[in-house]
Amino acid sequence: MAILFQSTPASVARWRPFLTAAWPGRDLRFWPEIGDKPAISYALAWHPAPGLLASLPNLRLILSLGAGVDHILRDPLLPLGVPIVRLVDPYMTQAMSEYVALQVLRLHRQDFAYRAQQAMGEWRELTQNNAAERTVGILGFGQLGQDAARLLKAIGFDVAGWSRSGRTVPGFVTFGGVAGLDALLRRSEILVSLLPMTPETEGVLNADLFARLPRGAGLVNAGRGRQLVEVDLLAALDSGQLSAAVLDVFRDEPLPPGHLFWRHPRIIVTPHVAAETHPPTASAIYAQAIADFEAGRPVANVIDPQRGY
Ligand code: NDP
Ligand code: OXD
Repeated sequence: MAILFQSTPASVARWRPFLTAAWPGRDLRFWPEIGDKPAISYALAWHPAPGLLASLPNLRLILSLGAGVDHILRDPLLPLGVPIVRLVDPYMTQAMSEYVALQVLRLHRQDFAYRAQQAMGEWRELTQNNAAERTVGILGFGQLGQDAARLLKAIGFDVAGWSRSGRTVPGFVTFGGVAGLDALLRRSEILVSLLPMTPETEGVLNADLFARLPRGAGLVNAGRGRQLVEVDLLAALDSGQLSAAVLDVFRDEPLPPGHLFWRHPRIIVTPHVAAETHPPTASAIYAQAIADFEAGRPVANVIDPQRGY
């Protein structure tokens, strides 16, 4: 009943002490030294090479080293029927909410414009409203979207959320599905995307969506890079339909040198750090998941592979 940890060498070094403490005396295997494959029952994985998980004949549970599971589901050889658990960690949720609050405040308080004025040595006041007069829409109203919404609401923003199901969330206006998207967009001066990567969300941040936002809207994308049509973003910034964008995730990561986003005056790039997996807290969550599985108790946060998240 060995546990495999598969990630980059740097992550292996960072995680090893926490995993060893979470499972004292357990047979832990750290990629790439995985030993005899039939002994491995559990795999903690991040971007596993296609076929790796299928090569473990007695695998019983796959645990994502992140909230997203797209890096696992993309494997065409993924063993069917092995449950996949995504990471839900309050530490990470708080990190994402901090990131979203920072970037929404940056857009709301016209930070891009003031940076540009500073570069020109220009002292000029811009008209500024309070947060209560600013509408924020959140695409993806799950664990992360709802927590970010609560923090934004506490600051004073007028926040609404969009999900696949249109789930009701007390204290918020919510919209659901393709039919509800238009209403959410029309009321969103700042749009935050925290969507999981699925076939349905690929390219969702595109010219048609931008055109339905109020003119001059701001965008924050911390979901996944392939949800954004990059040329459409550049065109929307050029035309003034969007005023600025903050991007944490990209089609190609690391963002290639020379990419236009690096030097765009109205784009802020952060290197996929909005909410990083936190080994001390996450190790305890994985230990609980495996303990529940072995005791025959329900395991929390098992994803639906058909839905893709
Ligand atoms: P959840 O599963 O809790 O929430 C996902 C939300 O997206 C749900 O509200 C769901 O709807 C909605 N959704 C899914 N598909 C669609 C669709 N086609 N149309 C409309 N809504 C849809 O996930 P989390 O909040 O925990 O995480 C979201 C994503 O954030 C992750 O998958 C990952 O990609 C990204 N992330 C990025 C990080 C970073 O550092 N940049 C860190 C962590 C996560 P419903 O409620 O109806 O199910
Ligand atoms: C995640 C991420 O999915 O860091 O957790 O992107």
